[in-house]
Amino acid sequence: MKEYKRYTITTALPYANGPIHIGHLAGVYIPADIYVRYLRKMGRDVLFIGGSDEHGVPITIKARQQNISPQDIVDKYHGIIKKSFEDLGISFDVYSRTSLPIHHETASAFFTKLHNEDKLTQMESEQYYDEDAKQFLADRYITGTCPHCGYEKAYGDQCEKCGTSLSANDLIEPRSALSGNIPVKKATSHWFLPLDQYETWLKEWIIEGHKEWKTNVYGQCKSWLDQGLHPRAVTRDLDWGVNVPLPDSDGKVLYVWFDAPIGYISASRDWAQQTGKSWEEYWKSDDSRLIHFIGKDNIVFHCIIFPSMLKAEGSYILPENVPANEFLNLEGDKISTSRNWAVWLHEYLEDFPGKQDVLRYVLTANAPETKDNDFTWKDFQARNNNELAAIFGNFVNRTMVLTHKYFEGKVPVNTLPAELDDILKEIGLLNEKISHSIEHFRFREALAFFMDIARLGNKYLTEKEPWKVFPNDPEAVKGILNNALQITANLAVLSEIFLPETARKLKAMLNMGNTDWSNAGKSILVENHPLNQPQILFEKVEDTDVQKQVEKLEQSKKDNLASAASFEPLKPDVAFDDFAKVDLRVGKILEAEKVAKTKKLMKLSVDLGFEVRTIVSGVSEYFTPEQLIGKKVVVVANLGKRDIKGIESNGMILYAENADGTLLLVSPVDEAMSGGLVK
Ligand code: B3M
Ligand code: ZN
Repeated sequence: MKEYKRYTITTALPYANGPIHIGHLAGVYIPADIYVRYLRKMGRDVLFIGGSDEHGVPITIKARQQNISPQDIVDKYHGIIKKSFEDLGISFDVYSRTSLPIHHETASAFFTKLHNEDKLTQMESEQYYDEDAKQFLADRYITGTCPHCGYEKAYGDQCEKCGTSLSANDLIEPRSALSGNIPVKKATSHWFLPLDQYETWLKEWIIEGHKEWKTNVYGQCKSWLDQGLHPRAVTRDLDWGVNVPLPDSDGKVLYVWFDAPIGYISASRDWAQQTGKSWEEYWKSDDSRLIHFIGKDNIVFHCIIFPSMLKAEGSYILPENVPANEFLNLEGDKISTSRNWAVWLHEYLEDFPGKQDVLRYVLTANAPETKDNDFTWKDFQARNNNELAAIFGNFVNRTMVLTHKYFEGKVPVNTLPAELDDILKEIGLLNEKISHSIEHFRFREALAFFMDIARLGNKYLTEKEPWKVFPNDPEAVKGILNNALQITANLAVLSEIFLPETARKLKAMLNMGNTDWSNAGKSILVENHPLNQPQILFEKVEDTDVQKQVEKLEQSKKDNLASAASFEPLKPDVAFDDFAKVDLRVGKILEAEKVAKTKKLMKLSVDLGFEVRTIVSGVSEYFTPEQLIGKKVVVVANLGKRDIKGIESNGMILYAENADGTLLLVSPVDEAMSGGLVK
C-alpha cells in the first residue's frame, strides 16, 4: 500500500438552511471524526475539513418565505450548526462557510482557469422566465401538475407526492412560484462542464482503479458511467451565489454543486490563513490522501463531477476514497426536515446534557454503512443501559471502587503477571482488529471490537470475584485489580477515538496523562500510581426520558397532519331554494353489520322517529359496528332509494373528514329527538 504523508479529510458541507440531525451525524460526521481521531492517535498529519454550504435555491426560498435575506438565513443556521458540532466534539481543524470572500475568490478563480483553458463550453437553452418578476426561474421556483401522479403542487425538480425527479419542462400547467403567473420560455446562455469528455478517463480511474471502494459507492458510479455522461451546466440564472466572473453575466452565478466542493479547498485556505500554515500540500501533493465523507445522495457529485472538475483544473490531487453511507431512518420513517421528523443535534444536546458519547455510541453501533438503518429511542435506551452502563460503566466503576476500598486508591502491585500477559495479548489482538476495521471504514465493527475489551474486563472481574477473595487472599486481589486497572487504562486510550468525553473522564479518574495508540495493548499504569475518585461514566436512561422524545415525535406527526390538510376548494354557490330542498334529519343507529364480501360497506338500520330505515354506508374501514350502534347521526332523508350490492338503501348518513382522510361521525351535541329536522 502507498505511504501517505498527509491526510485531507473532508465532510459534506451541510446546507445552512436547517440544523444538523442524527442522519447527518450517523452518515457523515461521526464516522469521519472517528477516522480522524484514529489517524491523529497514530501520529499522522491530518487536515479535517468542514463548513457550511450557504448557496443554492432552497436557501433563497426560505429567505423569501421569511421575508429576510439569504445571508440572514445562513448566518443563523451556520451559527447553530457550528456550535452543535463543537458541543458534540467533532474535531474539525476548520469549520468554514461558503459565503466568505475567500471562498468566492477560490471558486471564481477555479472557474476562470477552466474557462480560460477552454475546458468549459457555452450553450444556449430555453428556460422558464417570469415576466413580472423579471427573473429566470430555478426548477424549485416552478410548480405545476405532476405528469406521473397528477399532484397539482409538484415542483420543477421533484414531485413530493410520488417522489419522481422531474425537470421543469415535464410539468403540466407550470406556474411561477414567485408571482403565480404562467412563465414563458426565454433563451439564456450557460457554461457547461463537458462530462462526456471525461467518461473514458473516469471509467479507467473508478471502474478499473478503485475496485476497493464500498460496493454501494462503486455500484452507483458504475451505473452512472454505464448510462453515459452528458455536459452539465455549471452556472445558473440566480442572484445568490458566486457571481460568474465574466463580462455580460449579470444575474448569473456558479451552480451550487460547482462551488460547494471547491468549498473544501477554500476552507483549507481559510484554515491556513487562521493558523499561518500552508494548505497547498494537502491538496496538491501526491503523498497526500484525500478522502470525502458523504451521504449516498452526494455520490455522483464527489465521485464523478468534482473529480472531473479537479482533473480539468489539473493541479489538484483526486479523492482516494469516498466512503459514502446509506441513510438512517427514524422510528421507521424517512428523516425529513420539512416534516420535522428528525432528532436535531442541538435539541438532543439540550435534552441530554453530558451525554454526547451516548449518541456517538448509538449512531456508530447502528451506522447505515451497508444499508439503510433505523434509529429508535427504545434502541437508544437499551444500548445505553445494557451496553454502555451495564458492561463498560459497570466494569470501570467496580474496578475503581474496589481499588479505593482495598488499596487507598493506589495501583497495587501485580501479583498475577501471567494473567496480565494473557489479557494484554487479547487486547493487543482486538486493538489490531480495531485498526484494521477503521482503515477499511468499518466503524461499527471497530466499535464492537472496542466493546469486546470492556466485555473482557467485566467478565474477568465477575469471574474473579475479588470482593469474595479479599478476606482470605488480599495478595491475589492486588493482581486482579492491577489487571482490571490495566484494562481500564487501555479502554481510556482506545475510547478517545469513539467516545472522547468518556475518555477524558476515564483519564481524569485514572490520573493519566497524554497517551497515543502505541500505549494500547500494554501495561500502562505503574505500581503505586495514585488514582482519583471514581465518577459514574454512564447514567441509566429512564423510561420517562425516552418517552418525552417519543412524544415530541408524535407531536410532529400531529402537526404535520394538521398542516398537510389540503382543504377542498369551495363548491360553486347554490340557490337557497335548492338547499332547502334537502331534507336532513336526526337518526339513531339501531343496528350495524358489515356487508359480506365487501371491504367498505356497512348495513345500518336507522331510526328516524317516524320510521326505521335501512341505509348502506361505505364506512367499514373507519368504524366497527359497535362504534356505530346507539349513535345519533345526521341523515339525508329524501335522496330516494338505491340498490347497493343487492341491498335497498334509503338515505345517506353524513360524516366529517379528517386531515388524513379518516371519517368522524356528525352528531348533535345534546340529546336530540330522532326524526327532528336539521336546518
Ligand atoms: N450541501 C448537500 C447535502 O447537504 C450539499 C453537500 C455539499 S458537499 C460539497 O446533502
Ligand atoms: Zn407525482
